[in-house]
Amino acid sequence: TTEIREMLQELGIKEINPQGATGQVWLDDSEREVRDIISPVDGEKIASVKLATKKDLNQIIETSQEAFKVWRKVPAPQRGEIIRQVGQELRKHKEALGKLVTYEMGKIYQEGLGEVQEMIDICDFAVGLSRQLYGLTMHSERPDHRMYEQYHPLGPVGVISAFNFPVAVWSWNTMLAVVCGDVCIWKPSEKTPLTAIACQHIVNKVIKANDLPEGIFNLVIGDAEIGAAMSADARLPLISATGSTRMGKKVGEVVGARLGKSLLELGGNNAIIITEHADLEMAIRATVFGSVGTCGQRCTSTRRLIVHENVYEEVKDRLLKIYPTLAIGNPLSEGTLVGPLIDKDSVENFKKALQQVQEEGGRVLTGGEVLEGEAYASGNYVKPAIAEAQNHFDIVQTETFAPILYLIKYKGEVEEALSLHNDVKQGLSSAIFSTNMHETEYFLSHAGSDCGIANVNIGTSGAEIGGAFGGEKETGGGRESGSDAWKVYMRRQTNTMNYGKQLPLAQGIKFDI
Ligand code: UN1
Repeated sequence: TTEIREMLQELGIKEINPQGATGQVWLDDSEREVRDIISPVDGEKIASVKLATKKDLNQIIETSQEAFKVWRKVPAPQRGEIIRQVGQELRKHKEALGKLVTYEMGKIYQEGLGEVQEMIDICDFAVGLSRQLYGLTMHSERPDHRMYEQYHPLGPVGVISAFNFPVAVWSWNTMLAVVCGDVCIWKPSEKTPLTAIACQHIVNKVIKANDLPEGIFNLVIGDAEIGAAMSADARLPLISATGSTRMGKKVGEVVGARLGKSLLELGGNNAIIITEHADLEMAIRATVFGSVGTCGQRCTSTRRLIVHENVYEEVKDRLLKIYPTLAIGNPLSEGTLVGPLIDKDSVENFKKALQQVQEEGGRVLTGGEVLEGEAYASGNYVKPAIAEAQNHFDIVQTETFAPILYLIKYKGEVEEALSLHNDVKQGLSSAIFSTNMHETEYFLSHAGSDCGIANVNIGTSGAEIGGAFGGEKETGGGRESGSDAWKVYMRRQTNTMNYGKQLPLAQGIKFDI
């Protein structure tokens, strides 16, 4: 705990009870609902936070609107310079922030560091982007005319993020949006507000050093009610939401009803296909990282393993040798590979899913126990499970945010594997392990994987920030992070300029008056 306290201090967190911030100014009021934050690592209370009210949210939005008027006028490369400084601050605090991510969320320290690295990387990406917010020019059909498009900032953007990537997903959205000239209001998961408070301190330092106004980076700590209020608020032209499909459908509906824009990054039901031409060594490593990494709590976690009958028994045997040897325990300790689940509800969902797969006719081959004893005092530690199942089982069709891998056998050609693969409602990430070109190219073709991410000889999780991240179908269709995902944070304007002395109409229309 001394170490945790030191870390909180390093991150600027002295008093931990604000319900949000409009930049430097921390909202505080004693009459707020207080929520205790319990670490999944040891079950200890780390802190209490207060939950924001709708009045607080209103104040934050008003401040952000004022900040937007200033910020949108700052030239984009100068906005990039601010993000460069944020990236530098993140580098300085990488270890402390990584540890806090681990302690608050439960992912192993290596992954906590990895998450902060994603933030640093997206800052670098955003700095470069700040000089590349390109629009196209096009030739007009009319003489002495010129056409082009420009991208303008949108306004205050609402960012709703989930517990499993408590800081990286914020940074993918916010660093891009801020470079695009928007201001951001961040509602982190109420399960992981401390890492958010730490990030707010980090950006505040940069904002202060550069004499910038309140309201560019804002934080609001609240529950689903605040998320709903953000979705309904027409002053927020874009809501970017990451989380469950259930949450995303609500956000999408409410934002859609006011014809706002939403960027949804929701549940996945990601599969790896292992064909008879796979390098099994690679396939097994990728499968284990994908299914037990982050204790199965990535939206990109591997949930289904679709294996050709000729290699099915071998794959199964290899996995069954590895699973019982996995180091499960304190995620801050070196050597641990699997940390705890986020909370008791997750443990319940894990148990229920394993119960259900058996009721539907599946078979649990390994794992499924909840660990007991002093080392597992939080009660959130489970043994990752493998179950033989059929793709059409209701439970296999459902995203359970826990380390359960469903083994599914296929016969025949890769087409068979793909039809099982695509036969789920979600469409986030996918992978094939094969050294056969016909199979891998089929997988990547229009008839292949229907997911937003499709990998060859790489697992389903651990995408790089440089690509656009997101998926199709019930995953929500949004794209965040790299490539041209920035465009959603801006409004596109088509400009046509007439430098001639006539007024010709488009489409050759004659309209003589
Ligand atoms: C998420 O789980 O919401 O591709 C994001 C990955 C990470 C991001 C996951 N880079 O696994």
